[in-house]
Amino acid sequence: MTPPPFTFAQYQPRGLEIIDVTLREGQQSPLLHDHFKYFLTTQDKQEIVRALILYGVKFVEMFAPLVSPRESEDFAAVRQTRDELITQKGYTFLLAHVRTHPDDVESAIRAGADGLSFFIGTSDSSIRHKHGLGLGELTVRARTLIEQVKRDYPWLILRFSGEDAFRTSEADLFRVYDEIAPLVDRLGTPDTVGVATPDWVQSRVKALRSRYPTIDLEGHFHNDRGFSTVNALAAVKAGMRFMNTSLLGLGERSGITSMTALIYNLYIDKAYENLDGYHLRGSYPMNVLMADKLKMLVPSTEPVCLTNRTHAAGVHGKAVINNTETYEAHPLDQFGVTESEVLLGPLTGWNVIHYFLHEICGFDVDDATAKAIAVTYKTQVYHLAPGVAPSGLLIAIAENEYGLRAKKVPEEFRNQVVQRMTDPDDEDAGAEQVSQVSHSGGIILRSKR
Ligand code: HCA
Ligand code: CU
Repeated sequence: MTPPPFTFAQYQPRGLEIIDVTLREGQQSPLLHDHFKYFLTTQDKQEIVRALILYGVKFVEMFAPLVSPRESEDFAAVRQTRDELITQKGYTFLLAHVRTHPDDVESAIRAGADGLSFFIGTSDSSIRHKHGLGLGELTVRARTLIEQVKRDYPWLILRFSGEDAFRTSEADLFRVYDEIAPLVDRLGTPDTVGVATPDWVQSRVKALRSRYPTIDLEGHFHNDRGFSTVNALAAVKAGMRFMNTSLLGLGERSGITSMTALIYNLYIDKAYENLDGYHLRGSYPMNVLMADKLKMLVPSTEPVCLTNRTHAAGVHGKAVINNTETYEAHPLDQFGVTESEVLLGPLTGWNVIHYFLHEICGFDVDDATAKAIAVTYKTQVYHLAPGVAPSGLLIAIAENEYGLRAKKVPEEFRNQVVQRMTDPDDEDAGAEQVSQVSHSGGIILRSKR
């Protein structure tokens, strides 16, 4: 085995290094076991890794190749994708998730892994119900194997995690890590069952930082309490440099920290020193890519999603049409969600109806007529025939009951109403907006910057 063309020793880590675990932890998501409806193909995995590399991710974790012949083939395929992008994006490290077992290690090294991410349970329940080795025994076993690997393959990136670290007492964790720390590049501290809180994370990071000041720390936070994002955020702010994330937060049970959720929140909190080299505008496209692989929409629980720019209530719609800032506080534009949508539905008020009929459909409609149409609309919208959108109903009411006719708009300008939403004399404002009809018949507001 010869060393790869580029090794970790030659790499200068950034403020935050995302270790993407979509293809390892993410594949453990219950969603991927729905009768194989969501099975990731080799090509899917290559596309995901390609997108991650273009986004700026430098570390990708996969299963140890011995998990299955398929995983072994996919490791090679992903490695090829990585190689193809070296000229354009620099080197990306492929890490294999390995038990402290020589067979796992051997398969990973043979597959050309750049690093090994060791894990073994250190909590009482792991010891009692998983492997049955006491702390002393498991430490000797891990140390012996890691020493040997380090001697034979000195270029490998070595990481060690006490699985279930947050249900392992600090004293027990130190007992194991004191022995392993001199041998590895990083110590992981996974919250395997999602019990941690942000305060607890901060104090854990601080304790590990002061005991092992020269070793990098790696976080991995499960979402059982819904804390996977805040815990990761707390850890990064406390000085943890390496963080495991996945796309859409996919992982065992309810998953782990979502990559774009973490990066978005660091940006909102102005932790810019952690965002070096990440292509923020690619965030929403990354989420869409992953959702597409799962044949679903980007879930509304993802902070970087279109739902966070979608408005239903009449009062909200009216305000958002004037200025999106009224109900949108965060810079989603810069994370690739470049449109707002005002839905037409049972809650739509006359202001939005006026806007829709006037600006989008080109009807010459005054306020009083829009108010009257709104009254008619509200009685009929609850009885919509299947396949008829609220927009269709509005147009029908306007034409049939109020005799309105749309102005003829030349083809090239149709659906392209350009509006200055702010004072044209105000140089700074400059928020020009394009309105269009969306597929669902709602109003799309797209800023033209
Ligand atoms: C697993 C457990 C793990 C490992 C994390 C790590 C966890 O699924 O094997 O290796 O740091 O949550 O503890 O994902
Ligand atoms: Cu995990």
